[in-house]
Amino acid sequence: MFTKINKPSLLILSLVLLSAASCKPKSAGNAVSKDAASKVYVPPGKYDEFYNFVSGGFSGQLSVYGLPSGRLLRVIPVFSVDPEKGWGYSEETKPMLNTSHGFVPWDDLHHVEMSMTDGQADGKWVFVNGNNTPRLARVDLKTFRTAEIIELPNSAGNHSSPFGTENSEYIVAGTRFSVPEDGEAGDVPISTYKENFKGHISFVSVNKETGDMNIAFQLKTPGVNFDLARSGKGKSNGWFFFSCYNSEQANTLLEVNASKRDKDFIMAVNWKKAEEYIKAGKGKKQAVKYAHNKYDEQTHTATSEIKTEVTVLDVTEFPDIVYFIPCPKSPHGCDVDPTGEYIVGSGKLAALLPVFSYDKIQKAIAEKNFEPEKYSGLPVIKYEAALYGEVQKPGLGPLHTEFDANGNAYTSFFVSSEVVKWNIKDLKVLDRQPTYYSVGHLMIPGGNTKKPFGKYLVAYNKITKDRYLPTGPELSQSAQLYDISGDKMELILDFPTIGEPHYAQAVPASLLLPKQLKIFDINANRHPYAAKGEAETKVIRRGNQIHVYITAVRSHFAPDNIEGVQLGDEVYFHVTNLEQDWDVPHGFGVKGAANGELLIMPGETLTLKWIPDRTGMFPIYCTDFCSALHQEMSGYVRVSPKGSNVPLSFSLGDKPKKAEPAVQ
Ligand SMILES: [Cu+2]
Repeated sequence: MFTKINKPSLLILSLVLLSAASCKPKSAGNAVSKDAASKVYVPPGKYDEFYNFVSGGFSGQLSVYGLPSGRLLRVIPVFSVDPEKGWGYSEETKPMLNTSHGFVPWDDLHHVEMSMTDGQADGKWVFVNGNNTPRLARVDLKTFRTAEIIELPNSAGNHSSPFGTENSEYIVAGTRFSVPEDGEAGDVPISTYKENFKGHISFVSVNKETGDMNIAFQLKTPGVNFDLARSGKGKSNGWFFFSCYNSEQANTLLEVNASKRDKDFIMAVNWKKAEEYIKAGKGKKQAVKYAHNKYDEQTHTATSEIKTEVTVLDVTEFPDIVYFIPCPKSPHGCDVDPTGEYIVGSGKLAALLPVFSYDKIQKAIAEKNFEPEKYSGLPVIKYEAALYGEVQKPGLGPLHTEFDANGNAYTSFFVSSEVVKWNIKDLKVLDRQPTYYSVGHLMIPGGNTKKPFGKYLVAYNKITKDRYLPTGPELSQSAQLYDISGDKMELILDFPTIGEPHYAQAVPASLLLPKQLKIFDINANRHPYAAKGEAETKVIRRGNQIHVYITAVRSHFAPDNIEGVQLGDEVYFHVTNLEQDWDVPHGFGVKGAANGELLIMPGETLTLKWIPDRTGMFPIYCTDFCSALHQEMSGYVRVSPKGSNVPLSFSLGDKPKKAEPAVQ
């Protein structure tokens, strides 16, 4: 059923892929019309219309931009330590970066998924994936902070992730690298790929009220590489569609060996059926190890728990869960239109764009209109039986498709560096506009939902030669904003992004503005080391640990002088920010500290651990400009030799205080 493509054509394609990056489209210089500036200009004092949440790729972070201005509003630390916010440096946030491999201070963040109610963004949370050490994170849109991170067992390269169902019942994560199952079973020859390597798809449930995540179950599938996915919506709610490449199940020289077949697959999963089997107890428990980390807003502290079991359903044992649909040449994006009827498969080596029909897929299943040959024991629907139609000659290297509210689709083309608009019903190409250059993902606000907002399209580009002032060998990553409100797309802005932007989502500012938390209520602070007023500040010795209960308020710390610390001591500064005023954080830094700073929000308590490495005088100071007297917000810690007779004491002004007796 599969035909091989000949070597010369593969070579030509490789050349096109290589050369495209270095070619500058002829019209690159003056593609912007004269009134473009007024369309993106947001006057001082005015808000942007949309929040745009953009994946930060290998930075491991999520960034937030305003649209249409392209202004960077915030970088939200998720998987990587962030010295600006002290993320991963404070004792309270370190557990967030714990995994079954220990503390992992980095990941590769690719995709962004907003929580949904009835197929529309509800503005509660945004989910992001850690591609490298498979993890899924939930960011709270009330605080713009990472609230939870869950590691995914039996997975490697969490690329096909995170994609949510219509009401965020599940956030789904498919493994990019098929691997043998976790544990000792993974010690097998690589050459036994076809026998031992399996794909796993994690269904992570989300509590509607609290957002708490939990790995509900995993599906064990044939050993393909899952690339991307989308859930069905509307009529196709209850189904999931995954793009798969390497249906050849090759394990070496994938560039050639995973491109042999003329068609790979879209894997259609009836997840409601899978859920029924799980509820009926058909899943098998497997011993695994994965971390589940949560941040508690009351104690201002994260906890990390290592979990040891997951429930796995082997899809080859349940014939009505999974169906393969042939899709030409290494599908990348797999996108479902707002009605839920049309599924677009973007074969990145294909010269056409297949659009599949949900109704036809259901009909084919009912009539068993399958290929005579199964794939790894699972039915393969005949291509023509599932196909609605093909967009002919759309461009080269299709990657991703988003939708507007008027029945149009927009697809990014990496090789030909363009965005192409086409009509979903008649599959006619309506417009094409160049990108500068080599576009990857694209995003329309609400473009993956049942009700897209339309208006703008943002292209996220991989190579930006000549768009910005050069910055040495590496140039800024780039986003390009197009106005799509008319018949023709119009490029209206370039803006740089932190690297490397993959997918993004945007929601109207009005959805998030009323939810914003301005302060943490100091009375609700349940941190065990909080000092809720200067009267509660103290210094305690517990063996070689010194706990400093210290407060910050404009413009001093209490205490600001500490003596009696000795070499060999571990000093814990528990800093409580007493402010109850919006946008008045305080920072905390110590000379010579081997980690980072703290950045403490109003009403919050955070802890910096410091192990002095020499005797002498060590200034502490506020790192975040907080008032006209911010420079005065400082103090001293004196460190004496081990066994010194300097008593542990602390003071503010002329009020010296003796430390409480040592506690063992
Ligand atoms: Cu300050």
